[in-house]
Amino acid sequence: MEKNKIYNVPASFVSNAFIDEKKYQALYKHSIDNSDEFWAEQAKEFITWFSPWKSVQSGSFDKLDMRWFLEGKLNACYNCVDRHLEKRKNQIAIIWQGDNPDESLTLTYAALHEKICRFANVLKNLGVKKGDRVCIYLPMIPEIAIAMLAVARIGAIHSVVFSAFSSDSLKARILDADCKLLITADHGVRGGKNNPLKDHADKALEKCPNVKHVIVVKRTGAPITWNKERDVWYHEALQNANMECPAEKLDSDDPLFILYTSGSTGSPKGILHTTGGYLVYAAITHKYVFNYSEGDIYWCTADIGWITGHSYLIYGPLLNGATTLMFEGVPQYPNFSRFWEIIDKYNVNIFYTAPTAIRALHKEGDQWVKQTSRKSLKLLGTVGEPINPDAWEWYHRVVGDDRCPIVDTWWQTETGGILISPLPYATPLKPGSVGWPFFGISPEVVDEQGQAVEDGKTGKLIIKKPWPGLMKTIYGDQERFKETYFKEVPGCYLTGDGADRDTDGYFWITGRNDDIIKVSGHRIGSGELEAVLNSHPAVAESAAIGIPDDIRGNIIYAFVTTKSGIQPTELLKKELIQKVRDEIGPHAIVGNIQWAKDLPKTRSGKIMRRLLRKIASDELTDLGDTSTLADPGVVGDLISERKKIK
Ligand code: 7RM
Repeated sequence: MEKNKIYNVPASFVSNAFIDEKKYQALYKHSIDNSDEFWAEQAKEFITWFSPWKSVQSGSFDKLDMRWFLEGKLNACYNCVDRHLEKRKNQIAIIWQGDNPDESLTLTYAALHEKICRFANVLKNLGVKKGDRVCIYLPMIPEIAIAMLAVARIGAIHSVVFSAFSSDSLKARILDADCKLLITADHGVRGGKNNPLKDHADKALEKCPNVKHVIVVKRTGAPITWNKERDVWYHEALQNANMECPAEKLDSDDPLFILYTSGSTGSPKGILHTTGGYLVYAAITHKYVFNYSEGDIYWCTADIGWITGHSYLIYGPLLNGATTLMFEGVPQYPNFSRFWEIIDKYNVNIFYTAPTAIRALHKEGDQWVKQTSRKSLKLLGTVGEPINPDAWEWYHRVVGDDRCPIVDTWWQTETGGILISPLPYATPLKPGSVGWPFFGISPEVVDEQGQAVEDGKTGKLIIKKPWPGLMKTIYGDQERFKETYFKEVPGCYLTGDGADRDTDGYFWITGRNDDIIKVSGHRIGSGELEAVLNSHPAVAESAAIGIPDDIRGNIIYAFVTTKSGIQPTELLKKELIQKVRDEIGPHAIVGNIQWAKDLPKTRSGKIMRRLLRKIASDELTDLGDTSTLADPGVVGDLISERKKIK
């Protein structure tokens, strides 16, 4: 498909639009030229403040002391729930669809409010106070939303850990944030399979002495081990709790949550988001990017364990008073029509998912889609990795019946919300491009020296000016915050992605420039993978990279050097693959392991990953500059070993 094919917006839909192209251009210019004025207007429109801010923003990317809506007082839970009660107490806030098609429930805003207040009192009674960290290790059940909002209500800080993570990953995250309480479930259910969450939690907590209480949601009722001194059933505690619980008045700059995400090196980083800026940004982007209109049924398929679930399943939609759908299961269970059946069952209007899901369903053929109606759909979205034009075209033509605009939204855990995306109706669409910057966002593509490149040339994607959704810091590590994002191009936020901008101003993301690997949209760091591999007694050294895959976007390919005297065997390969799965989680799938006598290192000792990527993907015609290798001889060995495993 040609790169610059343009899809214009169907005329019948233009009348629904909030803004057209002209308005976008004018408002974008205003948001950059009069940033304070623009954000003041938005903060007033989207958030209810207990007391107003004194100034809109302060600080800079040079000093890294950015603050938003200074001295403003607000509460996230109040904004997501309480303030809607007057107008929409009987409106459904959350539709929950279980893994089993016959299991579902709905929560109105009033019901959600009651449960949150009770649960907030449970937390208080267990000693949770403002500023305390609470770890949430729950599957996709309504209690995860109740838990997050209850934590926010009392001014504590939630740290949600994706329920597919292993006990080791959970432990590391609990320890890093020094959480004092954990909320989990007996089991999780996904794709017809059970995940023994309480077992994982028990194991993790053996090494977490500061967690004094564990609240357990009964999801399946399957037997679990119970620690009488520590464990509390969610349903029992809730029943006995009072339902009066005023929302804590927090400062705009008070932390709202920590969410761990993989970096290119070292252990996962605790991305810390604060209250005022994050909420304003989540709300405005949810409204404009999805053209969210009163009454729309909105469905984001992301797991709440990732940032997309935080910003666009919980905070964004609830701030806008939407009905948000939460799905416990997977797209392939019980069959490949599952997504489309759910869309028909609830008349979903806005649907937001990941390229990997689209590609996996595309592969199964059109009949699974065509046997459903999908006539309620108005808008489609995608996020997490580049979408190839073929998948885009299928999503548009088959899923959206050529009728629905697609918003390909580019953003990161760190950015809090969507930074670059088409605005439906305002932006003619180019498949594979993430479109134009959102209001207030100033992206640039720069070269190695940090200079802007010409349109059409690929370079590093940076953002020049602060915006309200940006993370505050890496929890407990301001130095790492500075090093990772602000050192390479001083005064700018370094995204870590490569991109180019065409002459129409459209951005095209080429993928990560660093050692972060996106597998099925899940973010995994090569450093974490290598730490697991290297901890095996047979392993001397390893290097993990991502190589392109038709369905998953990327798969993990690891080069492993065994300790001297140890025979590399197929059995050892299997053991290492299993070890990564056990210690990180089942989403960390190592697709292939290649034995390496030595790894290609520069004279300064850095592994030349660029070379490994080429070898693993059989791109041997141009290996680039290898003159800085300490031992150029390793290249030949690696290539001949690669030939053996094909
Ligand atoms: C939201 C999320 C962030 C990384 C980012 C990119 C990649 C995300 C797109 C994309 C191309 C997109 N947060 N990415 N969205 N690449 N097109 N629309 O995914 O922190 O988990 O990952 O994901 O590389 O830097 S994340």
